[in-house]
Amino acid sequence: MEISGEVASSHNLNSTMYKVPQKQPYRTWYHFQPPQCWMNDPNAPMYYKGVYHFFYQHNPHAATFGEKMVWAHSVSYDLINWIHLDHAIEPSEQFDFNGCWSGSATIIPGKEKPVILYTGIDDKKHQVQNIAMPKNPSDPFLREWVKHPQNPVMTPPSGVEVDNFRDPSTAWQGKDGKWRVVIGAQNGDEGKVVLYQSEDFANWTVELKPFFASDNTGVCECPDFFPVSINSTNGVDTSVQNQSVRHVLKISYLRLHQDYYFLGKYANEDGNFTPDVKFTGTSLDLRLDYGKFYASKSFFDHAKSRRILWGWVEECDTSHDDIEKGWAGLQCIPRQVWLDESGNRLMQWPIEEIETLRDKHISIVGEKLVGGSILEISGITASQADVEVLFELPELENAEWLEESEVDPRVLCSEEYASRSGIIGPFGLLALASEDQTEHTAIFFRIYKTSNRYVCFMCSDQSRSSLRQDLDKTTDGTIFDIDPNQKTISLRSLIDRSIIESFGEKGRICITSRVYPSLAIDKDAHLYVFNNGRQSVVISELNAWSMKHAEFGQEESIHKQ
Ligand code: DQQ
Repeated sequence: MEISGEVASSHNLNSTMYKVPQKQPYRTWYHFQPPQCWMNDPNAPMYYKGVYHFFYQHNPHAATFGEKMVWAHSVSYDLINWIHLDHAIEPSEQFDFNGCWSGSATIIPGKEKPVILYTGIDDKKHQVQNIAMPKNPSDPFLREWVKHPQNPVMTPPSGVEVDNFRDPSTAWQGKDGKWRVVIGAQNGDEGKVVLYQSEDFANWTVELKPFFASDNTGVCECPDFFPVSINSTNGVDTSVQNQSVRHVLKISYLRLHQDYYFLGKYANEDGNFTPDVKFTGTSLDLRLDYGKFYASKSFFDHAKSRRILWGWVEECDTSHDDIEKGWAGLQCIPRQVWLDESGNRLMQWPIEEIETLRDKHISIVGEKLVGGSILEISGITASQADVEVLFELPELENAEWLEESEVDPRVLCSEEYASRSGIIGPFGLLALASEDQTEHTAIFFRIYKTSNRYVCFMCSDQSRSSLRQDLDKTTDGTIFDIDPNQKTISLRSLIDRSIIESFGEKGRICITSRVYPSLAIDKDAHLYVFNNGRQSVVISELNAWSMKHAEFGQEESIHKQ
């Protein structure tokens, strides 16, 4: 198989291949992207009759956000290889004349029928909520969607701006049989999530008290509300409410373009969600991903009893570049999400199906990295790779001191640049690196002690990711506690030509970066592991694989075979 982006792979999805346009070093091999043009939010992911469905916000006319967004639709048997279908929902009526914006699917139990709730931008440019249903629910591909005669089923309530009322979540059913759904909103500077209830899914009434509110944040977009098991990594259906679950409310703050989540208690009887903590606007707030990741949405995959999260990964190049490339926007590799043992944080890990794309493998075991050393991981395609490394840590008591109150992790990540020497770290990976390393993205850890504990910085620094100047190379990073007895720390990175998704400490911290190297392309891309701390670290085990192309096919070709 060719490594160049000029050649598409062969595949067996019963469909012809999509030919990657010429000279596209940044088009990905295994991350989801549309054949062309603009994509943003993931919409209504679901599993139905043996098929995974993925809808997304799409401008079919250009590689920029559009006036009249549509719902594009793709289907898959494994969440990795995809068939692109015709658009599912397009603007057509007074209630969605100016665009069909984000929304979610709910599978109605008993009827086993999916229903989509989506935001329509109506003829007056007000935001309203609409229902779409499959024309033929026995078609596992759910090719055609019809709009409900009662649309719009929700219009902006009082205390909500008419142009900031959007993104219905998946609905859940209370013990009283009523359906509930949350919608993102804004009133002045206050961000809100409003709750609606319905007995029949068509007639909805708003609760006067907001489900969630945050001062001085601006609009809450794409709320996602779901339960997580306390004692299991398995997911549960969105309607589950009992002693064995906690609840998560995820908010996408437009002003920050970042996804935050709040764990808390949900009691259906009074309709209230009580988050453990408030939004502070500081680095204490929990984010799903500390890099480029927005408007995420989860669903319960009952085929494998897991909750899966999708997130939009936007571009960091210019609009002009996007127009030239002919496309913009990626989706993350779907991630399984669950509650960690402390009950205070979510864990995320790429779905197991991604491992079917692993190809050539190399492994390093028990190799000591003394301070200032760098080791090439050769023998795989460094431009498309999956690499997992477990580092053995030196004694933590030697760690540097950190005055925590004075630190903004993102600033520190950029200042504590990977090539500067520390004590325990920086150590990690240099991905999409040129041979002379003038270009590289450093994903690294550095460990400190504070007055009462040890902490670790995890950073993804793309400041040297490209010789090109016209890119957003903002460094991303965060700080997290580590156990004083901790002996190892793990890092996994999924590298795919212009994206690096990194998972620290088995999925406790995620950082996604977009990078556009000018040298480290195809066969000229290299992968290194490094240690710039004065203390040695040992590669307890490193496994790296070349990654094959995922298969992306067009719907019409299915009929030809
Ligand atoms: N994108 C959609 C909105 C949503 C925003 C429009 C989030 O529904 O609030 O494409 O990226």
